[in-house]
Order: sequence, then C-alpha cells, then structure tokens
Amino acid sequence: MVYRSKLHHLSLNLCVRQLCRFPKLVNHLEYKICVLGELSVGKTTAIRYFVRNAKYSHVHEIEIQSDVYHKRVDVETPKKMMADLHIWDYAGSEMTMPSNLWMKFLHEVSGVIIMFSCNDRSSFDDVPVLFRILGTALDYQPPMILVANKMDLSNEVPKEEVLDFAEKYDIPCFFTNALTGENIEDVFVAISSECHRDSPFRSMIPDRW
Ligand SMILES: Nc1nc2c(ncn2[C@@H]2O[C@H](COP(=O)(O)OP(=O)(O)OP(=O)(O)O)[C@@H](O)[C@H]2O)c(=O)[nH]1
Ligand SMILES: [Mg+2]
Repeated sequence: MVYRSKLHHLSLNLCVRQLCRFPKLVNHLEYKICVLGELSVGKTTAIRYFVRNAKYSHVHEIEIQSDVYHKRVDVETPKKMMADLHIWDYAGSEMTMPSNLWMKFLHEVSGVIIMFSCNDRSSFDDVPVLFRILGTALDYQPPMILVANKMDLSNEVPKEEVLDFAEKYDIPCFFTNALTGENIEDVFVAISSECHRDSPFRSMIPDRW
C-alpha cells in the first residue's frame, strides 16, 4: 500500500516535470522572490504596498526569521498566465547574515529584488557586495531588478550614477517611492516577467490539479 502511494507520488512528480518542459500546457506559475538591501531602505514598505491585504506567513523553521508574502499576479507573456509570488522579506540585517543561512534563505530563489535608498550612499555602495554574496550562495544567476527607493528624498546617489551602474551590470532599474507606491507595482510586474523568461526555478503547476 505504502509502496503503491510512493509510486503514485513518483509518477505525479514525473508528470509535473514533463509538463514544466512544455510551458504552453500550463497556466499557473510559482516564483520565490527575495527582496534584499541594507537596513531601512524601504523593503517592507514596498512589499506591503504591493501585497496590501494579501496573506503572509512568518517563516522560522529554517533558522531564518522571514516574513513571506503571497500574491497572485498576471504575467505579461503572449498568452495570459497567472503567477503566485512568494515574496521573502528577511527580518534582520542581511549584510551580517552568515553564509550558511544565506544559502538557506536563497534556496531555489526564482528572482531577486535589490533595493537601496537614494538618500543613503552606503546602501548603494553595498549593492556590489550583495552581488558577490549571491554569486557565492548560488550556482546559477537568478533574474534581478535594482530598485532605487526613497526617490522623494535628498539625492545622495545621483540618478545618472544609478543608471550607469545598472547599464554596467545589465540589470533593469526602477526609481520608486514606497510610501506613495510610485512605480512599486512596476517592479513586481518586471521581476515576474523576468522570472518567466529566465529563471531556472519556475515551478509550473496546471491550474486544475
Ligand atoms: N520618504 C520615504 N520614506 C520611506 C520610503 N520607503 C520607506 N520609507 C520609510 O523608511 C523607513 C524604513 O522602511 P522599511 O520598509 O521598514 O525598511 P526596511 O528596508 O524593511 O528596513 P529593515 O527591515 O529594518 O531592514 C520607514 O519609516 C518607512 O516609512 C520612501 O520611498 N520614501
Ligand atoms: Mg523590513
């Protein structure tokens, strides 16, 4: 009996894997998105603006205190598709996280949003540090979006410098105000589309399973 149910589970898994090779057969996607950045750059404000009243859960069973927010979005592709985003917001300072925890936090991440604050030079200077951490923790490069938040505040980081940086690293960039929500929606739509195009970790589940 146990053997039979294991067999059933195995064949179900195989079936899902086969379907994943043919995205046109499915119309429901799931992506794990991690939002990274220095302290107080506005990560939680941005996520909460985006998800509004959507449900979220607190994850701590993998030694990492994180809030995970869930939101379903439409992904822009020729065919209309839905994606469930699971947005991970680390509760603490990423910059001091030990490397073994980084690997757990980023496990099978589909896409990464890196945020800094326009009025905090050091948060911008730390972006390459985050790139290096990602490079060490992962053996693939997930799609990334750079977010220059608090664009309403004093410009410690000139816009031209941000644009040059984004061009140098070939990473899409958005200027946002998480308090008013300006451009926040666009950030999450963009990372969803990037995940759909590029991420090796896109789990695809047929809608009516
Ligand atoms: N003026 C302005 N303030 C912002 C903006 N985004 C966030 N804030 C404020 O910045 C402060 C920090 O925002 P959080 O969302 O808590 O930042 P965080 O990155 O989640 O911080 P940690 O989780 O502590 O790393 C709060 O007081 C927010 O109201 C913005 O775009 N403009
Ligand atoms: Mg926060």
